[in-house]
Amino acid sequence: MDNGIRAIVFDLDGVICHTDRYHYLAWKALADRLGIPFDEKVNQRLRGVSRRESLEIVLGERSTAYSEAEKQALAEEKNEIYKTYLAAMTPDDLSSETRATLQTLRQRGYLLAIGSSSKNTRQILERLGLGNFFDAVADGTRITRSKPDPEVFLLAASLLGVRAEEAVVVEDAASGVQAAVTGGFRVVGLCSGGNDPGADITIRRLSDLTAIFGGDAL
Ligand code: B16
Ligand code: MG
Repeated sequence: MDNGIRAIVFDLDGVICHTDRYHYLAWKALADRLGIPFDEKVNQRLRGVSRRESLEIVLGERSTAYSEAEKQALAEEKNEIYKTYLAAMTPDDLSSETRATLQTLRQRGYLLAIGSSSKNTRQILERLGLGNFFDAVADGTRITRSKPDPEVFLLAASLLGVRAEEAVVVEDAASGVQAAVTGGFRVVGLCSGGNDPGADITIRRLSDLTAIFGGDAL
């Protein structure tokens, strides 16, 4: 990628860490209790999507059977299960590959940010030992429209003081790639999520970023 790039905005779930597995287990527990079929295929559609919108996908045609207050309670129930997994996370859950990649990119002068739909972002970063690492954190607590809307990435760019054209988004999910493209960002798709049509470049491992972002950024 060319030298006009000054910043890299990382998706969190599925890119920096593997909380996607915890989302799956928590939604599965809720769906099982409600007697609703739920599998990895449905789970793929929840990547990058807000908690409330994820619930609609999980409920499917059963959605109309629940009031708004009941849906709020169900979303909260899922989140409480999810948070029990988060509480067990430690800095060891950040892979050495991810840690080294982030450090290398920082040493090369890139501004680094998070752009996540998750309202649990701050807690996850703290658990991973990344609480003070990023130059900016845009998350689900600070936006009104989640991916595929570009709001979270535009917020990240604004917090960093860069334009969208000066930043690259690293995403694992179709909703996130779409959000980044709509926002005018260039996009690296991490294909472990299997959903990156529209990305400018696809990588298989996060450490591949060090070959893409080779030189001095500034
Ligand atoms: P929460 P990302 C997203 O994170 C997840 O991929 C998605 O599955 C989840 O529903 C969403 O965060 C909201 O998470 O319930 O913790 O607020 O991929 O944008 O980092
Ligand atoms: Mg993701």
